[in-house]
Amino acid sequence: MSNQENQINILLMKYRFAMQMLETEIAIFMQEFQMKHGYNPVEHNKVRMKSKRSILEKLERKGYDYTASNILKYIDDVVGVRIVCSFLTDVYDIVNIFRYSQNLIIKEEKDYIKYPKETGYSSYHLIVLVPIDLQTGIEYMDCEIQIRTIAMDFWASLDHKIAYKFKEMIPDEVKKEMYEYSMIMKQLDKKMLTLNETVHKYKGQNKKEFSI
Ligand code: 0O2
Repeated sequence: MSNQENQINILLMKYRFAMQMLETEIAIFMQEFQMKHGYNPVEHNKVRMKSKRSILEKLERKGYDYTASNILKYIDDVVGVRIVCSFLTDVYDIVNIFRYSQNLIIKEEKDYIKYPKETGYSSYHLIVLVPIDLQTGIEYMDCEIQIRTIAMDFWASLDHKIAYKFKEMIPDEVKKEMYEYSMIMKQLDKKMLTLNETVHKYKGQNKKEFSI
């Protein structure tokens, strides 16, 4: 095994440690939230580590060689977590939970919900520094957290298959149509949120009437 390959393997091991830390941290956050509010905002979440091939392709896309130092410098989503929640407001509640974390440090925030990408992609991204406690001392690994609603996740999953990974070959009309669908998804998210708020108000009123 070459020295470069060895360095990459050591680096990926550190990312695996970070992934385990992050997974535990998120599980604790969510259980605590549920206990405090009696409500779980998370529909589902998924933690994954990028494959070597995918890391290599991303570095190539950015114009860098496949080396451990380039992975550290230019790839911030070797470890990625996707948190899918029900309503728009849940996304920002979850972002706030991360803001108050004592262990994780937020390095970067990208609000693609307020400012969607030109493809129509919407999601809230956090790049967090996750501490790993090694015998040589604490090191901080970059990890990406994507927080989005079910509707955004539906759109992004299909876009990933239809367009995102094949940008060069995608005809303009397909891009345009995907963008239009992202707008429909946005409308739907707003309508669902309003509907949920209406139901909550209604429930509140019923409770009052009942207590009189
Ligand atoms: P994969 O296969 O999903 O992991 P940057 O260096 O920060 O300028 P970067 O790292 O691409 O650029 O960050 P960005 O743009 O915030 O996107 C990171 C991830 O968001 C992507 O990872 C995708 O998962 C998702 N994403 C961004 N844009 C789109 C889009 O238009 N459609 C879909 N479906 N997903 C998107 P990867 O590694 O590119 O892909």
